[in-house]
Amino acid sequence: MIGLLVAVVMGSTSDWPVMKLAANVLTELDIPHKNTVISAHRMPDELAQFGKTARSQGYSVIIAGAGGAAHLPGMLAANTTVPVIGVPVKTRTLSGIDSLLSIVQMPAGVPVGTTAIGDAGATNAALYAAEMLAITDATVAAKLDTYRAAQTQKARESGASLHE
Ligand code: RP5
Repeated sequence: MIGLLVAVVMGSTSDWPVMKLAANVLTELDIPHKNTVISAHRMPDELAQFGKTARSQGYSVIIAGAGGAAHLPGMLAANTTVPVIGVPVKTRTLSGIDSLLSIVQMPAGVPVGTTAIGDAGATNAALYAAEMLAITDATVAAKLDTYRAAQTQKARESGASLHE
């Protein structure tokens, strides 16, 4: 275990089926993380408090997933300089285009690193967080190398099966 902590924050428990993919990757890489539900529009005071205390609570990166008018990542970023990675959660009405555009289009001055919509985005958010931690943590860097090698091996094996 390492001493760097990642927050996995989501706007609703309905986001968990997607956001658990981020948590799963962090678990696989042995990166300590805490999963939290904070609704930007239903829990604005908790949102501000979480952002303002994120660094003192020991968080190095925040992964924030939300759907629809997805204020959560931007408003967390407004309250902290801990890097925020936003995950647009797919919606029934607009398929997550609404989530994507409301997360990615941050005006200059308050950055949110934004991923792809949905499952791939949640997975990549965790990998990107790990890459940030790996800048100063050789253990995480080694685990990322192992993860990539396993992925490559799996892709090679899947291709090889076509020749059988
Ligand atoms: C957002 O509204 C959440 O991130 C979720 O994606 C969406 C719907 O939330 P629920 O109505 O399912 O709680 O705040």
